[in-house]
Order: sequence, then C-alpha cells, then structure tokens
Amino acid sequence: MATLRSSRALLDHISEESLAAPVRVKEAKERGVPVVGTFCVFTPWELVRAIGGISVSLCSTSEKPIAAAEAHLPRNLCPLIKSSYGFALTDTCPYFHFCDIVIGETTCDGKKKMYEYLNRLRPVHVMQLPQTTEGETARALWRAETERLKSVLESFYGRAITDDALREAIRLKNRERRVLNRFFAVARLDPSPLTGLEILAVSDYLKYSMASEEALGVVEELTAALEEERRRGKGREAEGRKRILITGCPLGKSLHKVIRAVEEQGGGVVVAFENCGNLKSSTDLADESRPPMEAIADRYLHIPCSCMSPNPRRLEFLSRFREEYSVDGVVDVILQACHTYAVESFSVREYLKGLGIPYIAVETDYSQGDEGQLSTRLNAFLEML
Ligand code: BJ8
Repeated sequence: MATLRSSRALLDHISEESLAAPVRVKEAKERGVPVVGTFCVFTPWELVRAIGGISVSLCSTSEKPIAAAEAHLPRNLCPLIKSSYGFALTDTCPYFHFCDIVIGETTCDGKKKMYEYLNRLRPVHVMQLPQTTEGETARALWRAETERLKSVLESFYGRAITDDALREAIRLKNRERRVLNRFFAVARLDPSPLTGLEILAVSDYLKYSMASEEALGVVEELTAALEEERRRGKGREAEGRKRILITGCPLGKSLHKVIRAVEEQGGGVVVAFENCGNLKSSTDLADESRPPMEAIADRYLHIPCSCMSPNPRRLEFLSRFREEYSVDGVVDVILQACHTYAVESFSVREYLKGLGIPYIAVETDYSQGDEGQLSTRLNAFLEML
C-alpha cells in the first residue's frame, strides 16, 4: 500500500507546483489550447472548458505595475484594477501575454471602464451582469448573456460548444468545488490544523491547475493527511488561538500582510475566507440534473458580490460560515477606492453585531507601508476577543 505523504510534504509540493503555473499555460498555448483571460468569478468557467480551453485569472495583486497603469487610469482607483491593467499594458503578466481573448463583466464601475482600454490590447467581451440577483428579469438577462458568451466563444474559436461538453464541464467543475470545500472544512477542526496562508496557497494552486486530475488528487491527499494526522494526535497546530474569518475584497500576495498581522503578530488563526477564490466561489454547485446552459447561468448569478444590490446572500454566507468554522471574530478587508465593499461594511458590521460577533474593517492597498498600522489595529482587535 502506498504510504500517505505528510501534510508538510504535500504543502511544499503545492508551493513548488504553483511556481510552474505560467509554464503550464505557455505549454497549453503552444499546443493550440484556447486561453481565455478572466477577471471575475462570474465568468462561467464551464463554457471555456466546453470549448476545449483553459481559463486564467487576470486579477493581479502586485504593486509593481501600478505606476505604469496610472498613465491611463486615475490614482484614486482600486489597486486590483490598476495592477491588472498595468501588467497588461507593460506585457509583464504571463497569463495576459498568452491569453487570446478576455471576458469581463459589468461588476464595479472601475473594472467595466478599464475594459474599454484593455480592449486595445486584446479582444475583450463584456457580459452585461444584472445589478441584482433577484427576480425573473435579472435571471432572463443573465441567461441571455450566458448564451451570448457561448456564441462569442464559438465564433471566436470557430468551433461549437455541445451540450455533452457542457455537462462534462459542469461535472468537472463541481468535482473541483467539492474537493476544495472538503479541504476548507478541515479548518473547522478546533484547533485548526491549517494556517490562513496555507489555505490560500491551496486555493491559489487549484485556481491555476486547470482542474487537472493530478492537482485535484494532491488536494484530496492533503485533506486526508491532515485528518489522519489529527486522528493520530500529530497536528502542528497551537491551541487557544482566536479563530478569524476574513471577508471582503479578493486577496492575493500583496494582502498576505493582513493574514500575517492576524497570525504572526496577533496570535490568531484564519480559519475561513469568505472572499472570491475561496468559500464565496466554491460553495454553490451547478445543478447537474438541469439543462446545462440554464444550470450554469443560474449558478453564477447567485454569487454574493457587493456589486449586487441588495446583496443579502453575503450576510447569509457570513452567518453560516461563522457557525460552521466556530469563528471568534470577522475581519473585513477593503481595498482603497472599492466603493461597493466600503459601503457594504456598515450593513455587515450591523448584522454581525446582531449575532454578537466582533467585527473590524481594514482598508488597505497593495503597498507594504501600512504593515505596522495593520498589525497594531489587528492586535488590539484580537486582544479584545
Ligand atoms: S465577484 S468581488 S471578483 S467583482 S475590489 S475590482 S469590486 S473596486 S474584485 Fe470582485 Fe468579481 Fe465581485 Fe468577486 Fe471593483 Fe472592489 Fe476593486 Fe473588486
């Protein structure tokens, strides 16, 4: 019988493999595989898969190209938008470099206006996203937009998307979501055997693994190893740390400073991320028993993004996850100039107060200059818990 690798060995393997992600995209491109750039978890992954392509996330989290982007974009704009555009403009992001077409959605104002400029560098198709998830009109619009994306991809690549290919893509993406959800659920153990940085390393790894069986198998093996180590009393975790849920804007490497402030300086541990790329985008599955285009459209429309008005599902998610993950406090990470998350902060605070859950909002950007300030604020928050 094969020996189970330790969780440490598997986490090291994941870090190494993640570094090779750009090479995998380059190789796919050289093999003639369609490479589709995306910005948002509203893009129906299954359509890209069904055309035989791979979907690469273009949301960037580095400060480096922001100065270049500011030649075209205002300084007072969300760093995620400026960073992503700056990478494209300077042709320094391998994922943008290899992508044939970009799919965007009308989420926040900054992103949708940036797509107009991005269109000068690559063909950009923008899906018209309804501003609410409720009601027949929104659903009909989004279903029509999902059909329109299908036609755009078919004519761009000169091939058809069949129902069989869609059903297969739905099954595969659901499998990936289940694997990720089972992995996230390990952090429900008390004490959690994972740190927040490790959780993010695994979700980032799957983001660029193109749902390969090998990568899914590695994450399943890691989940099993963590559970087995716990059964045998071999955990690496420290007891008595305050359990934190992170919500808000998407997180990337430049925002690891927030997690470090919680875990290294504050003595807490992040047990759940409600953000995109994590629980927000993995929790819901597409219904495999329904006609595929309908199942795909309905599954994506219900993502609880702050661009939706109203956005009650975010509060439902927060309530559910704080129970499932036995959360002691919630940290809302808001990127500078992100109006939708900044405005929603008040209702999130109010709602969590009603549940008796301590909450703090921190506004930040991709620079590392505020690390000390973040550490002081989050330390005080953790001490108060
Ligand atoms: S589904 S969260 S990935 S829109 S942080 S660019 S909202 S100003 S990233 Fe997002 Fe899709 Fe929603 Fe998720 Fe605008 Fe805010 Fe910047 Fe943002």
